[in-house]
Amino acid sequence: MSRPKIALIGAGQIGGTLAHLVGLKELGDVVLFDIAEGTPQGKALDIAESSPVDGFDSALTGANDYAAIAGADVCIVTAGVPRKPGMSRDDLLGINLKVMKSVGEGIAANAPNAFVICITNPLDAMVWALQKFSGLPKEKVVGMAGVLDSARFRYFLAEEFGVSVKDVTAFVLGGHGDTMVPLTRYSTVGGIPLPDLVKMGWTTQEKLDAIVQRTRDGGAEIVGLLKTGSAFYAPAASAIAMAESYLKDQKRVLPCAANVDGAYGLDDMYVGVPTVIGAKGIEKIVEIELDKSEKAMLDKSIEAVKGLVEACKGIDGSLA
Ligand code: A3D
Repeated sequence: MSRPKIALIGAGQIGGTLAHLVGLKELGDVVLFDIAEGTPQGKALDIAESSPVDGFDSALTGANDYAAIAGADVCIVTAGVPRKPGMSRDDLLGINLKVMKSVGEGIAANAPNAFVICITNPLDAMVWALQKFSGLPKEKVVGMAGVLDSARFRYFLAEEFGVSVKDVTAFVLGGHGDTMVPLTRYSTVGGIPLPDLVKMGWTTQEKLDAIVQRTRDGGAEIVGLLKTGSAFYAPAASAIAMAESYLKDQKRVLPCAANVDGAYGLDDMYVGVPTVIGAKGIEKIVEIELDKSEKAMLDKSIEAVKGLVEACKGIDGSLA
Protein backbone atom coordinates (compact mmCIF):
# COMPACT_ATOMS: atom_id res chain seq x y z
CA MET A 1 0.00 0.00 0.00
CA SER A 2 1.37 3.42 -0.88
CA ARG A 3 1.86 6.10 1.75
CA PRO A 4 -0.85 8.74 2.24
CA LYS A 5 -0.18 12.04 0.46
CA ILE A 6 -0.35 15.14 2.62
CA ALA A 7 -0.44 18.53 0.89
CA LEU A 8 0.54 21.56 2.94
CA ILE A 9 -0.82 24.71 1.30
CA GLY A 10 1.38 27.47 2.69
CA ALA A 11 5.02 26.74 3.50
CA GLY A 12 5.60 29.40 6.14
CA GLN A 13 6.18 28.91 9.86
CA ILE A 14 3.30 26.51 10.44
CA GLY A 15 3.68 24.79 7.04
CA GLY A 16 7.34 23.96 7.65
CA THR A 17 6.62 22.67 11.16
CA LEU A 18 3.77 20.54 9.82
CA ALA A 19 6.07 18.98 7.22
CA HIS A 20 8.64 18.15 9.88
CA LEU A 21 6.01 16.55 12.14
CA VAL A 22 4.52 14.50 9.28
CA GLY A 23 8.02 13.15 8.66
CA LEU A 24 8.86 12.46 12.29
CA LYS A 25 5.52 10.70 12.83
CA GLU A 26 5.75 8.86 9.48
CA LEU A 27 2.22 9.87 8.54
CA GLY A 28 2.88 9.97 4.80
CA ASP A 29 4.56 11.79 1.92
CA VAL A 30 4.53 15.58 1.90
CA VAL A 31 4.02 18.18 -0.80
CA LEU A 32 4.66 21.71 0.40
CA PHE A 33 2.96 24.33 -1.78
CA ASP A 34 3.49 28.09 -1.65
CA ILE A 35 3.43 31.09 -3.99
CA ALA A 36 6.89 32.11 -2.75
CA GLU A 37 9.38 30.55 -5.16
CA GLY A 38 12.04 28.43 -3.51
CA THR A 39 10.50 28.43 -0.02
CA PRO A 40 8.55 25.16 -0.25
CA GLN A 41 11.37 23.49 -2.21
CA GLY A 42 14.01 24.66 0.31
CA LYS A 43 12.02 23.57 3.36
CA ALA A 44 11.16 20.20 1.81
CA LEU A 45 14.81 19.51 0.99
CA ASP A 46 16.03 20.64 4.42
CA ILE A 47 13.57 18.34 6.20
CA ALA A 48 14.31 15.47 3.78
CA GLU A 49 17.98 15.84 4.69
CA SER A 50 17.08 15.37 8.36
CA SER A 51 15.35 12.05 7.61
CA PRO A 52 18.48 9.85 7.64
CA VAL A 53 19.39 11.30 11.05
CA ASP A 54 15.94 10.79 12.55
CA GLY A 55 15.34 7.61 10.56
CA PHE A 56 12.03 8.30 8.87
CA ASP A 57 10.88 7.39 5.38
CA SER A 58 8.82 10.10 3.80
CA ALA A 59 9.07 11.72 0.37
CA LEU A 60 9.14 15.51 0.76
CA THR A 61 8.81 17.87 -2.19
CA GLY A 62 8.07 21.56 -2.69
CA ALA A 63 6.04 23.20 -5.46
CA ASN A 64 4.59 26.47 -6.76
CA ASP A 65 2.04 24.75 -8.97
CA TYR A 66 -1.23 23.25 -7.71
CA ALA A 67 -0.77 20.25 -10.03
CA ALA A 68 1.71 18.94 -7.43
CA ILE A 69 -1.05 18.36 -4.84
CA ALA A 70 -2.97 16.04 -7.21
CA GLY A 71 -4.73 13.23 -5.39
CA ALA A 72 -3.76 14.41 -1.90
CA ASP A 73 -5.50 12.55 0.96
CA VAL A 74 -5.16 15.48 3.36
CA CYS A 75 -4.66 19.20 2.70
CA ILE A 76 -3.65 21.48 5.55
CA VAL A 77 -4.09 25.15 4.70
CA THR A 78 -1.97 27.88 6.28
CA ALA A 79 -1.66 30.10 3.22
CA GLY A 80 -2.15 33.78 3.95
CA VAL A 81 -0.73 36.25 6.41
CA PRO A 82 -0.42 35.98 10.19
CA ARG A 83 -0.96 38.71 12.81
CA LYS A 84 1.54 41.29 13.94
CA PRO A 85 1.48 42.88 17.40
CA GLY A 86 -1.57 45.13 17.79
CA MET A 87 -3.55 43.31 15.08
CA SER A 88 -6.60 41.20 15.80
CA ARG A 89 -7.28 38.01 13.85
CA ASP A 90 -10.19 39.82 12.21
CA ASP A 91 -7.82 42.43 10.70
CA LEU A 92 -6.59 39.66 8.37
CA LEU A 93 -10.00 39.05 6.82
CA GLY A 94 -9.71 40.96 3.51
CA ILE A 95 -6.28 39.63 2.51
CA ASN A 96 -6.82 36.05 3.58
CA LEU A 97 -10.27 35.79 1.97
CA LYS A 98 -8.65 36.29 -1.45
CA VAL A 99 -6.08 33.64 -0.58
CA MET A 100 -8.88 31.19 0.37
CA LYS A 101 -10.45 31.69 -3.07
CA SER A 102 -7.31 30.59 -4.92
CA VAL A 103 -6.62 27.77 -2.44
CA GLY A 104 -10.22 26.52 -2.63
CA GLU A 105 -10.11 26.44 -6.43
CA GLY A 106 -6.71 24.71 -6.38
CA ILE A 107 -7.96 21.99 -4.03
CA ALA A 108 -11.22 21.50 -5.96
CA ALA A 109 -9.33 21.02 -9.23
CA ASN A 110 -6.58 18.76 -7.89
CA ALA A 111 -7.54 17.07 -4.63
CA PRO A 112 -11.36 16.91 -4.44
CA ASN A 113 -11.33 13.81 -2.21
CA ALA A 114 -9.04 15.27 0.45
CA PHE A 115 -9.81 15.93 4.09
CA VAL A 116 -9.10 19.64 4.37
CA ILE A 117 -7.94 21.29 7.58
CA CYS A 118 -7.89 25.10 7.55
CA ILE A 119 -5.65 27.02 9.95
CA THR A 120 -5.63 30.45 8.27
CA ASN A 121 -7.18 33.24 10.37
CA PRO A 122 -9.74 34.56 11.11
CA LEU A 123 -10.35 30.84 11.39
CA ASP A 124 -14.12 30.35 11.57
CA ALA A 125 -14.79 32.69 8.64
CA MET A 126 -11.89 31.38 6.55
CA VAL A 127 -12.91 27.71 6.90
CA TRP A 128 -16.47 28.68 5.94
CA ALA A 129 -15.19 30.52 2.86
CA LEU A 130 -12.80 27.70 1.96
CA GLN A 131 -15.65 25.18 1.97
CA LYS A 132 -17.72 27.49 -0.26
CA PHE A 133 -14.85 28.20 -2.69
CA SER A 134 -13.80 24.54 -2.91
CA GLY A 135 -17.28 23.04 -2.99
CA LEU A 136 -15.98 20.00 -1.07
CA PRO A 137 -18.40 18.15 1.24
CA LYS A 138 -18.89 20.00 4.53
CA GLU A 139 -17.80 17.01 6.63
CA LYS A 140 -14.48 17.02 4.77
CA VAL A 141 -13.62 20.70 5.42
CA VAL A 142 -12.81 21.64 8.98
CA GLY A 143 -10.94 24.32 10.92
CA MET A 144 -8.20 23.83 13.51
CA ALA A 145 -8.58 26.01 16.59
CA GLY A 146 -10.23 24.09 19.43
CA VAL A 147 -7.41 21.55 19.77
CA LEU A 148 -4.94 24.43 20.14
CA ASP A 149 -7.12 26.50 22.46
CA SER A 150 -7.77 23.50 24.71
CA ALA A 151 -4.07 22.52 24.62
CA ARG A 152 -3.21 25.99 25.93
CA PHE A 153 -5.89 25.68 28.60
CA ARG A 154 -4.57 22.20 29.56
CA TYR A 155 -0.98 23.42 29.72
CA PHE A 156 -1.85 26.35 32.01
CA LEU A 157 -3.94 24.06 34.24
CA ALA A 158 -1.17 21.45 34.47
CA GLU A 159 1.25 24.21 35.50
CA GLU A 160 -1.16 25.52 38.14
CA PHE A 161 -1.82 22.08 39.64
CA GLY A 162 1.72 20.75 39.25
CA VAL A 163 0.49 17.63 37.45
CA SER A 164 1.18 15.93 34.12
CA VAL A 165 -0.39 17.54 31.06
CA LYS A 166 -1.54 14.01 30.17
CA ASP A 167 -3.99 13.96 33.07
CA VAL A 168 -5.63 17.29 32.27
CA THR A 169 -8.54 17.39 29.84
CA ALA A 170 -10.09 20.66 28.75
CA PHE A 171 -12.89 21.89 26.62
CA VAL A 172 -13.08 25.08 24.60
CA LEU A 173 -16.12 25.92 22.50
CA GLY A 174 -17.12 28.70 20.13
CA GLY A 175 -15.20 30.84 17.67
CA HIS A 176 -11.41 31.16 17.68
CA GLY A 177 -11.20 34.68 18.99
CA ASP A 178 -11.58 36.78 22.09
CA THR A 179 -15.07 35.34 22.58
CA MET A 180 -13.96 31.67 22.74
CA VAL A 181 -15.62 29.74 25.55
CA PRO A 182 -13.32 27.66 27.81
CA LEU A 183 -15.71 25.37 29.72
CA THR A 184 -14.46 24.76 33.25
CA ARG A 185 -17.33 22.40 34.11
CA TYR A 186 -16.25 19.98 31.38
CA SER A 187 -12.51 20.31 32.06
CA THR A 188 -10.87 17.89 34.47
CA VAL A 189 -7.71 16.85 36.28
CA GLY A 190 -7.61 13.06 36.61
CA GLY A 191 -11.34 13.04 35.84
CA ILE A 192 -12.19 15.58 38.59
CA PRO A 193 -14.05 18.62 37.15
CA LEU A 194 -12.39 21.99 37.81
CA PRO A 195 -15.23 23.40 39.98
CA ASP A 196 -14.75 20.40 42.33
CA LEU A 197 -11.02 21.13 42.51
CA VAL A 198 -11.87 24.66 43.67
CA LYS A 199 -14.12 23.15 46.38
CA MET A 200 -11.31 20.78 47.35
CA GLY A 201 -9.01 23.78 47.83
CA TRP A 202 -6.56 22.81 45.05
CA THR A 203 -6.99 26.25 43.53
CA THR A 204 -9.16 29.34 43.86
CA GLN A 205 -11.90 30.68 41.60
CA GLU A 206 -9.76 33.80 41.02
CA LYS A 207 -6.81 31.72 39.77
CA LEU A 208 -9.10 29.68 37.55
CA ASP A 209 -10.64 32.85 36.09
CA ALA A 210 -7.14 34.18 35.36
CA ILE A 211 -6.25 30.92 33.53
CA VAL A 212 -9.43 31.13 31.47
CA GLN A 213 -8.52 34.69 30.47
CA ARG A 214 -4.93 33.69 29.67
CA THR A 215 -6.31 30.93 27.42
CA ARG A 216 -8.48 33.45 25.57
CA ASP A 217 -5.42 35.69 25.14
CA GLY A 218 -3.07 32.76 24.38
CA GLY A 219 -2.47 33.69 20.75
CA ALA A 220 -1.86 37.37 21.54
CA GLU A 221 0.62 36.43 24.30
CA ILE A 222 2.80 34.62 21.75
CA VAL A 223 2.41 37.37 19.11
CA GLY A 224 3.53 39.90 21.73
CA LEU A 225 6.64 37.85 22.54
CA LEU A 226 7.62 36.93 18.96
CA LYS A 227 6.85 40.40 17.52
CA THR A 228 7.28 39.16 13.91
CA GLY A 229 4.60 36.49 13.57
CA SER A 230 2.28 34.23 15.49
CA ALA A 231 2.45 30.84 17.21
CA PHE A 232 3.43 27.89 15.03
CA TYR A 233 4.66 24.88 17.02
CA ALA A 234 1.45 24.25 18.97
CA PRO A 235 -0.85 25.10 16.03
CA ALA A 236 1.05 22.62 13.84
CA ALA A 237 0.93 19.87 16.49
CA SER A 238 -2.83 20.44 16.86
CA ALA A 239 -3.55 20.11 13.13
CA ILE A 240 -1.42 16.96 12.98
CA ALA A 241 -3.58 15.36 15.71
CA MET A 242 -6.64 16.01 13.52
CA ALA A 243 -4.97 14.69 10.35
CA GLU A 244 -3.78 11.57 12.18
CA SER A 245 -7.26 10.86 13.52
CA TYR A 246 -8.60 11.03 9.95
CA LEU A 247 -5.83 8.98 8.32
CA LYS A 248 -5.89 6.26 10.98
CA ASP A 249 -9.67 6.36 11.54
CA GLN A 250 -8.96 6.92 15.25
CA LYS A 251 -12.35 8.53 15.89
CA ARG A 252 -10.81 10.94 18.38
CA VAL A 253 -13.09 13.42 20.12
CA LEU A 254 -11.55 16.75 19.19
CA PRO A 255 -12.93 20.28 19.32
CA CYS A 256 -12.84 21.74 15.80
CA ALA A 257 -14.47 24.45 13.74
CA ALA A 258 -17.02 22.24 12.00
CA ASN A 259 -20.11 22.89 9.96
CA VAL A 260 -23.00 22.71 12.42
CA ASP A 261 -26.48 22.29 11.04
CA GLY A 262 -29.13 21.61 13.66
CA ALA A 263 -27.05 21.03 16.80
CA TYR A 264 -26.73 23.93 19.27
CA GLY A 265 -29.70 25.55 17.48
CA LEU A 266 -27.41 26.49 14.59
CA ASP A 267 -28.25 26.61 10.95
CA ASP A 268 -25.40 25.69 8.57
CA MET A 269 -22.53 27.58 10.18
CA TYR A 270 -18.91 26.90 11.09
CA VAL A 271 -18.02 27.23 14.76
CA GLY A 272 -15.92 25.40 17.36
CA VAL A 273 -17.71 22.32 18.72
CA PRO A 274 -16.65 18.89 19.97
CA THR A 275 -16.48 16.47 17.03
CA VAL A 276 -15.50 12.89 16.25
CA ILE A 277 -12.91 12.69 13.44
CA GLY A 278 -12.58 9.40 11.56
CA ALA A 279 -12.11 8.08 8.04
CA LYS A 280 -15.26 9.85 6.82
CA GLY A 281 -14.06 13.23 8.12
CA ILE A 282 -16.28 14.87 10.72
CA GLU A 283 -18.35 11.83 11.68
CA LYS A 284 -20.26 13.33 14.59
CA ILE A 285 -20.90 16.64 16.29
CA VAL A 286 -21.18 16.19 20.02
CA GLU A 287 -23.91 18.36 21.51
CA ILE A 288 -23.33 18.93 25.21
CA GLU A 289 -25.70 20.50 27.68
CA LEU A 290 -24.88 24.08 28.53
CA ASP A 291 -26.05 26.08 31.53
CA LYS A 292 -27.40 29.62 31.18
CA SER A 293 -24.10 31.46 31.45
CA GLU A 294 -22.27 29.00 29.16
CA LYS A 295 -25.06 29.35 26.59
CA ALA A 296 -24.83 33.15 26.81
CA MET A 297 -21.05 33.01 26.22
CA LEU A 298 -21.50 30.66 23.24
CA ASP A 299 -24.22 32.89 21.77
CA LYS A 300 -21.88 35.89 21.99
CA SER A 301 -19.14 33.92 20.25
CA ILE A 302 -21.54 32.77 17.53
CA GLU A 303 -22.62 36.37 16.91
CA ALA A 304 -18.96 37.38 16.47
CA VAL A 305 -18.44 34.58 13.88
CA LYS A 306 -21.66 35.54 12.07
CA GLY A 307 -20.36 39.12 11.82
CA LEU A 308 -17.17 37.91 10.12
CA VAL A 309 -19.09 35.70 7.69
CA GLU A 310 -21.29 38.68 6.75
CA ALA A 311 -18.13 40.76 6.21
CA CYS A 312 -16.81 38.04 3.83
CA LYS A 313 -20.07 38.18 1.86
CA GLY A 314 -19.66 41.95 1.63
CA ILE A 315 -16.14 41.60 0.21
CA ASP A 316 -16.81 38.75 -2.24
CA GLY A 317 -20.25 38.82 -3.85
CA SER A 318 -19.97 35.18 -4.99
CA LEU A 319 -20.25 34.11 -1.33
CA ALA A 320 -23.57 35.87 -0.67
P1 A3D B 1 3.57 32.55 7.54
O1 A3D B 1 4.84 32.06 8.14
O2 A3D B 1 3.52 33.96 7.06
O3 A3D B 1 3.18 31.57 6.32
C1 A3D B 1 2.15 31.84 5.45
C2 A3D B 1 2.60 31.38 4.07
O4 A3D B 1 1.50 31.52 3.17
C3 A3D B 1 3.76 32.19 3.49
O5 A3D B 1 4.85 31.32 3.18
C4 A3D B 1 3.18 32.82 2.23
O6 A3D B 1 4.11 32.91 1.15
C5 A3D B 1 2.05 31.85 1.91
N1 A3D B 1 1.02 32.39 1.05
C6 A3D B 1 0.51 33.65 1.01
N2 A3D B 1 -0.43 33.74 0.05
C7 A3D B 1 -0.53 32.51 -0.51
C8 A3D B 1 -1.32 31.96 -1.56
N3 A3D B 1 -2.21 32.72 -2.21
N4 A3D B 1 -1.16 30.67 -1.88
C9 A3D B 1 -0.25 29.90 -1.23
N5 A3D B 1 0.53 30.36 -0.23
C10 A3D B 1 0.39 31.65 0.11
O7 A3D B 1 2.35 32.37 8.55
P2 A3D B 1 2.13 31.19 9.64
O8 A3D B 1 2.49 29.90 9.03
O9 A3D B 1 2.74 31.60 10.92
O10 A3D B 1 0.55 31.31 9.84
C11 A3D B 1 -0.33 30.96 8.79
C12 A3D B 1 -1.76 31.32 9.12
O11 A3D B 1 -2.20 30.58 10.25
C13 A3D B 1 -2.03 32.79 9.48
O12 A3D B 1 -3.23 33.24 8.87
C14 A3D B 1 -2.18 32.76 10.99
O13 A3D B 1 -2.97 33.83 11.47
C15 A3D B 1 -2.88 31.44 11.17
N6 A3D B 1 -2.81 30.86 12.52
C16 A3D B 1 -3.94 30.28 12.98
C17 A3D B 1 -3.95 29.70 14.23
C18 A3D B 1 -5.20 29.07 14.73
O14 A3D B 1 -5.23 28.54 15.83
C19 A3D B 1 -6.39 29.03 13.91
C20 A3D B 1 -2.80 29.72 15.03
C21 A3D B 1 -1.67 30.32 14.52
C22 A3D B 1 -1.67 30.90 13.25
